[in-house]
Amino acid sequence: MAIRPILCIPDPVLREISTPVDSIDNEVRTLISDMFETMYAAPGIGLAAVQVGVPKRLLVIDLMEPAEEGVEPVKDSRVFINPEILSESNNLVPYNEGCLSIPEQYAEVMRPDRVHARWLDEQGETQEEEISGLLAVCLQHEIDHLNGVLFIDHLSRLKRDMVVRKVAKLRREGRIAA
Ligand code: GNR
Ligand code: NI
Repeated sequence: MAIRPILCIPDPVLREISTPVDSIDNEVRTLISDMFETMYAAPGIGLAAVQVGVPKRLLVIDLMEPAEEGVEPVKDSRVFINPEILSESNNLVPYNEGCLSIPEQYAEVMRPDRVHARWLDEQGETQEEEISGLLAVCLQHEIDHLNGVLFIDHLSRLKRDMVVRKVAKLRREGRIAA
C-alpha cells in the first residue's frame, strides 16, 4: 500500500479521457488499495484514478463522516469500475463542491439529484443501482474526472477563472505542492 501524489490543475493529465479497465488484475487491485489510502490520507470522500495519474475508468468513494471525538468512523468503501450513468433525474440540486485536484477551492454546482448507474465492482460483478443524495453528487463528480471534466467546468467563465487564478497564486506562494 502506498499514498500516491495527487495531480492538481493545470496538469494536462486531468483533461485526458480515461480508458476502460479491461481486466481486474493485480495491478488494478494495487491501484485500488493505493487510491483508498491516498483518499483517506487527503482526506477526501472520492478519488478517480486519473487524479493519481492513471487514466483508467476507475474510482473509489467513501462518504464516511470525519472522525468525531471518541467515535471510530465506520468505513463504507465503494469501488466503481467502468461506471455508466444510464439515466438521470430532471431535478437539479446545488452542492458546494471541492476537489482534491483544485486545492482549497469550493463552489456550488448544480447536478441531477438522482442517477441510475451501472458499474463493475472489485470482483468484476455488474452492479446497477438508483443513487441519490451525497453519493449521487460524488459519483457524478468522479465520473466527470473520467471524462476530463472538473467541477469548475460547471461554473461561469468568471467564477472558473477566479478559481484557476487562486490556485496559481497558492502555487506561486509555495502553499501547494509543485
Ligand atoms: O473530497 C471531496 N469532496 C467533495 C465534496 C463535494 C463534492 C465532491 C467532492 S469529491 C472530493 C474529492 C475529489 O476531488 N474527488 O475527485
Ligand atoms: Ni475531484
